[in-house]
Amino acid sequence: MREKSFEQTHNGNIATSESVHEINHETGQFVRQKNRFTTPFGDQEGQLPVEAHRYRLLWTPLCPWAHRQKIAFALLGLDDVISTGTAHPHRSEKGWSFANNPGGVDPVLKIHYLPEIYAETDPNYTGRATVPCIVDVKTRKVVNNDYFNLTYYWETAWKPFHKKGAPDLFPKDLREDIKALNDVIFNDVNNGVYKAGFAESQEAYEEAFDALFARLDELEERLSHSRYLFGDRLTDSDIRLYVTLARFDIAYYPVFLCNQRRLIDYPNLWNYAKDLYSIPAFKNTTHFDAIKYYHHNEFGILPKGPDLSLWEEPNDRAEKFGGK
Ligand SMILES: N[C@@H](CCC(=O)N[C@@H](CS)C(=O)NCC(=O)O)C(=O)O
Repeated sequence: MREKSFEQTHNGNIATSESVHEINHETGQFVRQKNRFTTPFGDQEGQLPVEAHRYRLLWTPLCPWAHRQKIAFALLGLDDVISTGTAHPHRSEKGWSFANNPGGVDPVLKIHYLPEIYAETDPNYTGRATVPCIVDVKTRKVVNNDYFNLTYYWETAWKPFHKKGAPDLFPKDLREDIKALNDVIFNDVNNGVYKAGFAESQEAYEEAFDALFARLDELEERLSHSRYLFGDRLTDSDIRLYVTLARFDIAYYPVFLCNQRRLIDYPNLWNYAKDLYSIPAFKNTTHFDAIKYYHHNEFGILPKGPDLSLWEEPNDRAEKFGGK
């Protein structure tokens, strides 16, 4: 496996948070690294105990995989029991840094750079030090960086700590359907934009591009029938689709060459995205400035567009499908 930086591959823009990535050299396809810390939360032997004030989520608002966790925390009320450390939206050469915090360190873990806590956990760790990651503050160990499954744990194992009136984002009767849709959303949309943006062959890029836009067309159709992906129930799948939509016109369209259509060109997807953005858990965790900041060019020039005030404009979802 060769590691190569995006900056070397594409001139100009510092295009992504995942600037060191994996490529299949036969096909030029991007292949995401496997997560190293995957122990689930739960009350079974060998699982991570569900305990208030013991864990810390490390994230940066730029990252879609980390953003999911913060939306789930806000919807479920878990910010009260799991603390958060926020890294600077620019990934430095030494990895994610806490330069944006007083003294340049995470106030709880006192680390300057994310790789420090991975190295402390396992001196032999050779993978990328990624966000989101969950640190057990008591032992100072990274205990989970399984970005794909984390929201499932917040929604199930962490139920005893949900706030009153929290939505059931992973309802029992829909679990299999949600998981199936999440796989599709992951392959074609969430990771699809990366597969297009990181491809090192025309074929790999076009394959990812075609799958992405075919899937967006399908989701556009699906959302013409219901307010959310599963009828009038907000679920885990909506969080997953939202984080990619929120970055689409700023980042994936121009930088990852996902440019068949912009989000705002899809009536249903766009109104759906604005509808979700009107919910404080989505809005307060969506830091467009950080997403934009990351996409400055080599001279530090920030893109002026797109016009983000459009996100504040009314949407037609309640009128079309009922509800508040
Ligand atoms: N853990 C997953 C997904 C999480 C992820 O890629 N996070 C990015 C930010 S969006 C990251 O932390 N990258 C750090 C790096 O590439 O050094 C992976 O490694 O593919």
